[in-house]
Amino acid sequence: ISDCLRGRIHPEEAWIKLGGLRDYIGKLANSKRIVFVACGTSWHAGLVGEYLFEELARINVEVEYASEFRYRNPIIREGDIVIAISQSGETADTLAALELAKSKGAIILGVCNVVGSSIARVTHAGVYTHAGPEIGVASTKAFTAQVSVLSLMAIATAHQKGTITEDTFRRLLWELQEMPKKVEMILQKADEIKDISKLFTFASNFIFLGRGLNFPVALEGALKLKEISYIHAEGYPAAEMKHGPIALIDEDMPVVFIATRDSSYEKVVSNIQEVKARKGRVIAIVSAGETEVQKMVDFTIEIPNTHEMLQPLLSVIPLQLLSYYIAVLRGRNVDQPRNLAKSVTV
Ligand code: F1P
Repeated sequence: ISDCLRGRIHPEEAWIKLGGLRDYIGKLANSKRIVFVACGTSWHAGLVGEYLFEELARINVEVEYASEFRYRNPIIREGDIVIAISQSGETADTLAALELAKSKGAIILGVCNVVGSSIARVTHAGVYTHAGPEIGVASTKAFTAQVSVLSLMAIATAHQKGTITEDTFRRLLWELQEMPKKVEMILQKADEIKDISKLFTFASNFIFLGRGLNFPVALEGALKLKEISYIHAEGYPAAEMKHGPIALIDEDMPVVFIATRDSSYEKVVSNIQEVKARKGRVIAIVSAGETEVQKMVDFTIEIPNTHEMLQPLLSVIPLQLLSYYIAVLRGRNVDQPRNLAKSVTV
């Protein structure tokens, strides 16, 4: 759990956690467009940022794969803010995207973990996630830290802009404050998740489905499984299932749903029914106290309730644990997966 979620956060001191970005909240609040550039897990954190900034601060957001940015002759307008997200701060494509955006006149900001890294040095301002060193190659706590920083940034910007009520503002900060405790509650379910993993160790394909803020979490769940267990996995918005992936579903295809009690819950439940009607085996991440989904699926993993906008901070954790246990059971080296580099610098 990152430092930015540790301890009590009072509204008055919350922005201290935003380090060098504190002076840029006004610029963020006045911006017409925010563009996130990142790769891999950090790109998924950027997608969460898109939902947060659009919903809370009503600012138009784009999320670009840094590796494609320069091949599109990207349009950067005056006042655009380009934000790089990177655990290592050294990813070559993210650095190149930032430099291109800077040359076109954008304000460039960074959310990096490694202090003094190349990306941190080229940005106008930034915040360090202070997640500590990632021992393994695949990002896990870096994702949690990035999403927590992006949540604080979006809440601060929305508060400054007046797009959220004082009540919502205080509720969101209070929920952030509660987060370490809730994360611990999920970690205590490790044995339960391990037992489920045992039944899926030898699956050859997985699908992860979620809606809203849980869609990027579905992508991240699939990426973690690919990275450390070498199982082919796809993440999709749950509603996209009908546009192709549904053809893959049978009794050999585990489907992981993120079905927490939020505004898209009913729709997700109907997607689960569609999968069960095709004999798919379903693991569902559900909110504490859930009984409806439990009756429909093969396995449920309960996570504590929180504000819908902060759900990814919790819903990603059981997926990381699921990947971890499946990889270990398959005898993979989870810290040093084959072919992966900690920083992709070329
Ligand atoms: C991006 C990234 C990681 C991934 C792997 C390769 O790195 O794609 O998300 O787990 O380590 O690099 P970064 O820019 O966040 O350091």
